[in-house]
Amino acid sequence: MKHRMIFALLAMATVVALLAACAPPATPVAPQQAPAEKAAKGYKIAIVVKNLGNPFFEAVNRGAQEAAKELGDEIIFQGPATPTAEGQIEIIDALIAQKVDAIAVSANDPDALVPVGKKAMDAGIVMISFDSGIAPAGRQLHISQADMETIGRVQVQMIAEQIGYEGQIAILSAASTMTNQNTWIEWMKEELKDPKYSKMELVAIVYGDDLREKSYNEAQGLFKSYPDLKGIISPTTVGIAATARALQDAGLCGKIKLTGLGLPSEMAEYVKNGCCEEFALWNPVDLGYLTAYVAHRMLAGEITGKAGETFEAGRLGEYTIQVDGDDVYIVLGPPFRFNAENIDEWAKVY
Ligand code: RAM
Repeated sequence: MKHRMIFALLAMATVVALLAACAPPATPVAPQQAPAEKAAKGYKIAIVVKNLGNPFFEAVNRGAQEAAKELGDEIIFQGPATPTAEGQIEIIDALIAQKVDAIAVSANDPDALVPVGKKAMDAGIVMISFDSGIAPAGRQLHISQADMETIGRVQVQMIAEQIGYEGQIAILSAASTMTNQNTWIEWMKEELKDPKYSKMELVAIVYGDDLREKSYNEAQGLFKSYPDLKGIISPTTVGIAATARALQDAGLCGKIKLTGLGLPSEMAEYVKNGCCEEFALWNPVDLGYLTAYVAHRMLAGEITGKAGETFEAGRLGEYTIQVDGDDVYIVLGPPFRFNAENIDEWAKVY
């Protein structure tokens, strides 16, 4: 009886073994980790900025690190020494080779980064841009700091208020290839078409490339070339601070008005000494925080880039994905104006 049982069991085992041998081979173990396994370990999210040494992007990094801590991810913060597309391409290529999970870029050029963006996406990496966009073909989604039209228009409104809607103005931008500044400048030109600005004239657009010394020299060049200049708009945190210093060194504070986009921490002294009455910005710490959250949510498959998808971004609350043609984007929030009334409070924050 006992033996029969053993035989029966052995026979069954043989049948099972034979069946297994005939069955198609099991799916080979994927060389890459399964998403759940990766999530448990935390994702590697690379933030590639326009260039290193810009306090604006250091604030972005602070926010990204804060989010990564909450989510259990790792932030790899990188950028070229000078703000060029070539420098960013080299970095992104290396990040693809390192097999990071996501790359978020503030682009020095919207089109030059498309091929490397495609390469990253082909390698299964989540590819997004923030602050300064890569063209839609080279990324899955863009995180905008605020509505681009509002940012452009508000800078013209601020300079007009300061110069009494009359006189020559100039723009001191970052690099001539940068997506965000170029878009804002287009909206400034649109705003200037309003008849209320008919006595104002945009006489020059110059580029300081988001480098302190070059921006300072370009500001000095404007003072020399346009002796009747009444105002300067600088839509870059590096440019506005360098222009304020150039105005101060030339004894021109108040004579030539200055506005644009600045960091309260860098601009506080110039607001107090009258070199810059008012400027605008959004919160760059929040921009970095939101960027890291978006990368994480995409990696976890919680958002895919469809219009109307919503997701939770920690302390910032809920956001909705917007789609305009092939452009998929998210907007952080409205820009704020900074002046003598609130500068001290914000200078401590960013
Ligand atoms: C500089 C950079 C950045 C821009 C800000 C306003 O720090 O050009 O991309 O968003 O200025």
